[in-house]
Amino acid sequence: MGYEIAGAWGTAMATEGTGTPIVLVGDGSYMMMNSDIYSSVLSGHKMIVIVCDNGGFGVINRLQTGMGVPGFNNLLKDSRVQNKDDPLHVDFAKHAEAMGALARHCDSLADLGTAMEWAKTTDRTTVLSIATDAHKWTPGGADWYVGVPEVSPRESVQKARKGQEAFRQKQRQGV
Ligand SMILES: Cc1ncc(C[n+]2csc(CCOP(=O)(O)OP(=O)(O)O)c2C)c(N)n1
Ligand SMILES: [Mg+2]
Repeated sequence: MGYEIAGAWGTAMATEGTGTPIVLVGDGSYMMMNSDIYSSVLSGHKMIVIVCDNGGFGVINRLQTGMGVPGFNNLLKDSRVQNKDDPLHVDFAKHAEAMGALARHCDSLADLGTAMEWAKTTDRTTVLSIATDAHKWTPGGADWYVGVPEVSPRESVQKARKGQEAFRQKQRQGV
């Protein structure tokens, strides 16, 4: 997390003249480290950045709630200054433009496709943002090895613990 944009800037330097790195980054990761958008504009190393804005740390929210506890502070809508109707979303297109990049917010997947065609023709780093769903994902079938309490008064936690123990029976150690 936080390496995507910096990593792509390095890739753009290493592959200069042979291609344009495409970065797929979450809104949380973008917030962690985005300043190399500016570096890439200054150095003339173009990249295309797609920001998937699902309103917070979607994967961590899922991980937390999957362990039988309520989500805590992962999604913007659950932040301390609560405004569920209008969470404090960052305007990523404007943010990127402020660093000299070209940018567009996309309203749909079709719009993203059109914007990608445009992004390929631009003369500098171009950032596209799109809203995504924090509660939908493609299961990978792997266990993120976090601990679930063995003892808890919460039934949901006890259930999550049992589920994890069962899942770990399938672990192929040393493979
Ligand atoms: C440096 C660092 N800090 C924290 C984490 C833990 N972590 C993994 S994914 C994640 C949230 C990612 O949020 P976002 O980029 O918005 O992606 P989403 O899960 O919403 O798709 C966090 C905090 C990490 N992997 N690396
Ligand atoms: Mg996110």
